[in-house]
Amino acid sequence: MKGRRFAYACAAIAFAVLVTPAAWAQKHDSHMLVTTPKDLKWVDVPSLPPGAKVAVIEGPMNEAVPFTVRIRFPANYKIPAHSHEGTEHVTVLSGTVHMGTGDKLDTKKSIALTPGTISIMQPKTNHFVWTGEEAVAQVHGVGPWVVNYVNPADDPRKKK
Ligand SMILES: [Cu+2]
Repeated sequence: MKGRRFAYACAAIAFAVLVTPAAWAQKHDSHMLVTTPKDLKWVDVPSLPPGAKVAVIEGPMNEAVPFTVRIRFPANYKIPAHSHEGTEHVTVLSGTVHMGTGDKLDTKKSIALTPGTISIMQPKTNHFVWTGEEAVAQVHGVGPWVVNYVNPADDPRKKK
């Protein structure tokens, strides 16, 4: 019993050592995680066309845990038709994000999401995104998060 408890303690310490550099940028106790805009670390998003940046607030997205991220889209940006295995919740924070459902990106078949608007996209629903101006959206859901492009040739991970 003691051995097992020790093993748990070691695992906890190893975990803490692995995850703390990012986690300590945020303020937290065991029940509350507070992230201010200056805590956000913006990085490239391999699964999206070049130009978008993501900041992970809660995650990681590739594990079976709840995640919350911010995504910054540049002006005149397009994400071709794709779907996800889970429910996608998109809350627009700034700018306008245009979203539509369908197998092909069609700027005439989208809805303009302005700041404060939230879109909830059901799993395996083909949809697309485009912007005219720079925009920031917060996306939350439950991982592991995957992006499945309708046309595999649109997948930026396959273009490298
Ligand atoms: Cu999506």
